[in-house]
Amino acid sequence: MTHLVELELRRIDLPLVTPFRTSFGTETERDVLLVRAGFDDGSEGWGECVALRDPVYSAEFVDGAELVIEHHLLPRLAGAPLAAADVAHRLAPVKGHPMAKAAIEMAVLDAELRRLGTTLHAHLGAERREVPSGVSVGIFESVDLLLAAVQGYVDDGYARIKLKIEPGWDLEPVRRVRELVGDQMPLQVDANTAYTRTDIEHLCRLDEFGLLLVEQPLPEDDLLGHARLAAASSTPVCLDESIVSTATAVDAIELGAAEVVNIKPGRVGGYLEARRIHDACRDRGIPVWCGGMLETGIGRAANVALACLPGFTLPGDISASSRFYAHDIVTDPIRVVDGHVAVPAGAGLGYELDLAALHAVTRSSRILSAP
Ligand code: OSB
Ligand code: MG
Repeated sequence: MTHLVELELRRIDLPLVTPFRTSFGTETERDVLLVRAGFDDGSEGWGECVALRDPVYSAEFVDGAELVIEHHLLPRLAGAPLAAADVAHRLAPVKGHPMAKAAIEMAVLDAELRRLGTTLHAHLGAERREVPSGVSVGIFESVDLLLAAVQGYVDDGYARIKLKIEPGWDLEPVRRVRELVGDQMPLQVDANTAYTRTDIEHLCRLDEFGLLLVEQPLPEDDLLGHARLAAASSTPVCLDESIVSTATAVDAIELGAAEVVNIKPGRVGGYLEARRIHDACRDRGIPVWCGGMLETGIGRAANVALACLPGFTLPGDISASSRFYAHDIVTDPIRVVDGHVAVPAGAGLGYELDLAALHAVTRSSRILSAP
């Protein structure tokens, strides 16, 4: 078995093609931490940390992730041989920081699968080779601008539209978009925790729009509030921020707080835990879909492989790379064809890096030896 010899921590800046506004803020440029794991047999793999620049989606943020990897996670990986299946266990004594941990596990898994000449898709046991593609649409200055953006995504062939909402930007934009796209288009909303329990009656007014689901309307720790909303509303309640592990997913389902689950590998500590959440939801008849964190081609490729598992019965936030970026850092960026994205065929997570493109967006790179 192979030992980890080094971790490269590389920071890149990828400008977004258009600002992305949610209830927690506006992203104009993606500040991404990439992690490269190098092993003593010369094999290597890359992972992507999905933490945002600021701690506004969850407590993690990219500078903090870099620090915790260097000072708290890397020291726990040295010494013994390292397999991807051991990473979560070795890092478990460190509380929290799932996105930092996931980035490391992803890099180790990529190296391991490339060494074996196999794909993440095969490793996870997925069968489908393509999945329907949904697009997440931000908050706009006006409903007219929103409608123009949505029409563009409909023209691009997306199979599902998700609208970001917040208090003051909900019933009217949703009504107008529903009128624009017609009753048949799958449509859902995401509030990123912007409401409170006192808004339950108001949120029930979304029922008339025939939405697939309402995602994370209440704060992440308010499972009871979500259960109350789920009981009051005909729109299925989906949790994103609240679901940080298989245990929280199972509890939220048991409480009636999650009728649908958004699975984001970074939020739950990695693709292996994401797989277990998929299995637990499937056993309980709860549909899941793959969320997104504005990933580069590295994370996007891995997300497609994950979403090919059979329990992912709803379209994910796995849009074309070009929905967010003009120049991705992989040679064959994910594209949407007839509303679907295809799983990349390559070994490991599936992508190949475009080294010139990566170089062009690199702000800093540090190579840390495994102690
Ligand atoms: O809540 O799903 C979310 C992006 C950043 C942080 C949180 C979320 C999102 C998105 C975009 O909705 C999903 C994507 O990558 O397409
Ligand atoms: Mg969300």
